[in-house]
Amino acid sequence: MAEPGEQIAVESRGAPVGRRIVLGVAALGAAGVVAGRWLSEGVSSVVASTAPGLASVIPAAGGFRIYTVTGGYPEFDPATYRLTVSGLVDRPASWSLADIAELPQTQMTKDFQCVTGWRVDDVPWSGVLLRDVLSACGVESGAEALAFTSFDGVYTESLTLEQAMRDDMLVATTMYGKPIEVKHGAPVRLIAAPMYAYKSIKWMDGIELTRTVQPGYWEVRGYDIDAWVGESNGRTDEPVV
Ligand SMILES: Nc1nc2c(c(=O)[nH]1)N[C@H]1C(S)=C(S)[C@@H](COP(=O)(O)O)O[C@H]1N2
Ligand SMILES: [Mo]
Repeated sequence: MAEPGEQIAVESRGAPVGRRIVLGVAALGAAGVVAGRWLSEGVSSVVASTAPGLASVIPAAGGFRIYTVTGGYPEFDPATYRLTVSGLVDRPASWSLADIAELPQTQMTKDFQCVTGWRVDDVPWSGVLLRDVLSACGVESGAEALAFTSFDGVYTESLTLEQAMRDDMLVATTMYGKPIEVKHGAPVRLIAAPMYAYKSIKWMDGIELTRTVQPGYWEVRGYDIDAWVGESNGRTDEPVV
């Protein structure tokens, strides 16, 4: 079984990803200082991550490992990015980054733990609580789960509605007080703080309210759907604080 620490080697789609991202930067041109910083970092890291013979996971500052099952980082334009909320909701949404900034903002500092064993203590995140997203859209009766998509086109995740209503489930837009970097899932990623980090989908662009749980990318590959730190996947880590 593939490990959530081996995605690049196992799941890489090869060279076209890097080329597509480079072209994306050129096409965006003067899209702005912020976009430029996000995208240029993506390019250098993608080149490194697809070099032959390199370790499958890229160590990053602060103890993080950078994972991407596609072998690259997906491009986005902050001017056209949208987060959609669909399915069993009263008010479907398609929010720009400015719209997301208008929603109630929450900060939390939580340990970040991968199921392969690495952990980064005390990471400060901010964004919108998943339950505030849900109250903004109105959950219809019959909805029991959330299905998340990424604009990398491949990665997916899931939570039950009950899990999503916790106060430590965040639609994150900042990390360490700055916009989330491309490699960490810009512009919006999920932080499912009490669960192993494979639940925390990067480059998130969709939340669908569903009747039943749709197992996510790693879950159809054998990992636990309910990924509580220390109580799943046969691991005994301390719960996150
Ligand atoms: N879209 C997407 N999200 C993802 C992943 C991925 O490969 N693609 N990997 C997951 C795993 S296994 C982990 S441990 C964390 C790693 O987050 P980081 O790359 O910011 O360190 O992202 C999670 N979210
Ligand atoms: Mo992971």
